[in-house]
Formats: sequence, C-alpha cells, structure tokens
Amino acid sequence: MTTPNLDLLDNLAIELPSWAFGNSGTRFKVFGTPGTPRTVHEKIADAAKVNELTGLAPTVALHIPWDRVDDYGALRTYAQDLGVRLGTINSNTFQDDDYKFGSLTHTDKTVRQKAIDHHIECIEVMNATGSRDLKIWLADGTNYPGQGDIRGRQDRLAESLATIYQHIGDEQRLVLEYKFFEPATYVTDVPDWGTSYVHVTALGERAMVCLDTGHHAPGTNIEFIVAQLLRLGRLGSFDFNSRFYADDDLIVGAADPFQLFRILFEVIRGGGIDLGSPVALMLDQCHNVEEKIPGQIRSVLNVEEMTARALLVDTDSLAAAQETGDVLGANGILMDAFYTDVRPLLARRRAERGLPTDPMAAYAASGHAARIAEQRVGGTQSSWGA
Ligand code: AOS
Ligand code: ZN
Ligand code: ZN
Repeated sequence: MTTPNLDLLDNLAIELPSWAFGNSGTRFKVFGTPGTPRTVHEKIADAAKVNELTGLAPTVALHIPWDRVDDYGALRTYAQDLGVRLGTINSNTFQDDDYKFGSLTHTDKTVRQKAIDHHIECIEVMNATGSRDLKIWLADGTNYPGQGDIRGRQDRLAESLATIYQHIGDEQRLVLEYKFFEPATYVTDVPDWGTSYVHVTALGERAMVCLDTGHHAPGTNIEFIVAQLLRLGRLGSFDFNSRFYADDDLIVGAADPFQLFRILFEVIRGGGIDLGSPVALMLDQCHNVEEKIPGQIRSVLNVEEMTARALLVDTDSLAAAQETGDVLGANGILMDAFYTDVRPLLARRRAERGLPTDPMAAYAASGHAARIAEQRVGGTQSSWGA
C-alpha cells in the first residue's frame, strides 16, 4: 500500500469571497444578521478571522464595484496587517440598466466599451492590490429564440475579451466562468466549459477557465470536466459551493460530500494542489440563513476534509486494479478512502500547527459573534450586491 502524502495538505489554500460575509437572500427576502459587515474592511476582517482559526484561507476575493475604495494600496496593507492577502478581482457587468441586453456581447458598441472599460478598471485594481486573477462571470444571454443572433454574440464576446486581455499583465490571468442558465433562460453566452475553453484558448496562455460547481445541469459529471481541464492546462480556478436544485451557493460539501471528494481526487490527480499549481480554490457562496463567519469556517473545513480523504486513496493499488480490470476492487479502493474518518487526524495536525483542534467550537466559544454584533451598529450592512 502506498503511504498517503498528507503533506500536500500544507499547500491547501482556499480563497474566501468578500460577498459571503454580507447579507444575502432570495428574490423573496434578504434577512439581516447582527454583526454583518458595513464596509469592505469589516468583510476582510471577517475573512481574516476564518483564516486565524483554520489556517486555510489566506486570501480574500473582492467584487468591483461592491468593494470599491479610493485607495487599494491602503486596503492591501490593511489586509496584510490582518494576516491575509487580497485575491481574485471579480468584475460586475450585471447590475447596470445599460446591460439589460448584454455587456461584452451587446450589439451597441458604446455599451460594450463601457463593459470593457469596467474590466480595465478591475485590472488597475489588481495592479494596486497585487492580485493575480481577473474573474469574469457574465450575465449575458437571451430569453427567447430569435431574440439575439447567437453567433454574432459569440463574435462580439471574443472581440471584447481580446481587448480586455491586452491589458492583462505578465503575472496576471483572465479567468472566464461559465454557467448554463440564470439570469438568461434560453441562451447563456458562456454556458459551458467548452465555450469558456474556446474563448480562453483563443486569448492566450494567461487565460483560464473557472469552474463553479453550482453551474451545471443536474447529473453532470463535474469531476470529468475537472480532469479534462487539468489535462488541457486550462483549469484556472474553482468557485466551490453546493446545490440541491439550482445555483444555490450553499456550503461546499453540504449537499454531496462524495461529489466533492471525487472532484478533489481529480484535482490531486492533475497536480492541482501541488506547489505552484495554477488552480485557485475559491469559494463562491452566500449564507442566507446561517451565520456567515462559521459558515465560511465550515466550508473550508469541508474542503480540507475531502482533500484529506482523497489523499488517502491508495493510488498504486488503484492503478493495479484498473489495469487488471478489477472493477469492484478499484471501486472499493476509492470508497475505502472516502469512508475514512479523517477528523481526528486533522485535529491533530491543527494542534501541531498551533491552531484550535475544532475551529467551529473555538469560534463559538470566543464570543466574537457577540462582539461584532455590538460593535457594528449603525451604518448599512453590506449585502450581496452592495
Ligand atoms: C454567478 O452565478 C457566479 O457564480 C459568479 O461567480 C458570482 O456568484 C458573482 O460574480 C458574484 O457574486
Ligand atoms: Zn461563481
Ligand atoms: Zn453562481
């Protein structure tokens, strides 16, 4: 049996989305929670708290304009002082009236230019924050057959992306996220990994695909996509979350831990958590009814736990079973790792690293939630979209 190399867990770094700390909800209601951040600084402080207790979340993704500030250099220093760095910059071309019929795909050149300029602003933010990745998710699409010229929209998208890509620095990357539905209901302009792959390969080496685990049709074999994109060298990042029905943005690993295990097994197989790997593991989640800081703690622990289980797979025995056509043997080897309870082992690792053995319990006992609820009165609580 191969000795599992759990040392790879030391490379695990999970990026937190600033918007996960704001209030969010559905089209029916957004519930407020005491202690919700009022500023981007408070969102970063919350992310830093997650990192302090888990040692797993050294970076925070920002969303522009939700997290717009005058001085990004100062924000960078503020984050560093709290022990975290500013990570991926997410653009936003889905909230202005101008984008009703599209942004980078719009038929009107002035609207396309506005959307391009927004991305150039995001790249300037990246220059100041030291961020590597510009992540683009587009709400562009159509609702009715005939509403738009599918092919013309692809051509305009390619042209707009190429213009943005010219501004991407040597150490920076453009990461294009796909999603098969919502808000558009008939055509989505970047609906699947194939379309994202086509566009990013046309751009150049510093353009990659972002895989959001909630953006696939039910039953899609996501680990296959992971394996293929890693094989092609184009898996730039994950937006981790879980779903029961649609793009639910629930806690990763909550709906289907086995799927998360299978995905992470392919990530490891493809070198995705090796040192210097190009794959950024991010969360893209919202906490509608649960508390946000512990929601993020739970999320990173779930990723850690399933990564550890995936690292336990006896890959030599698995390869032997696969080669000899031992179907049930091979399946059994994978399942043995999946069914292993790694929680005591992970608790020991945390103790060795000076971290709380149970970060959820440590947070609950710390009184931090009550403190921020008391401190953060007045002002406007941030929410998904603000
Ligand atoms: C939208 O469905 C995408 O998942 C985006 O990545 C993300 O949720 C959005 O940019 C910000 O919240
Ligand atoms: Zn996403
Ligand atoms: Zn999404």
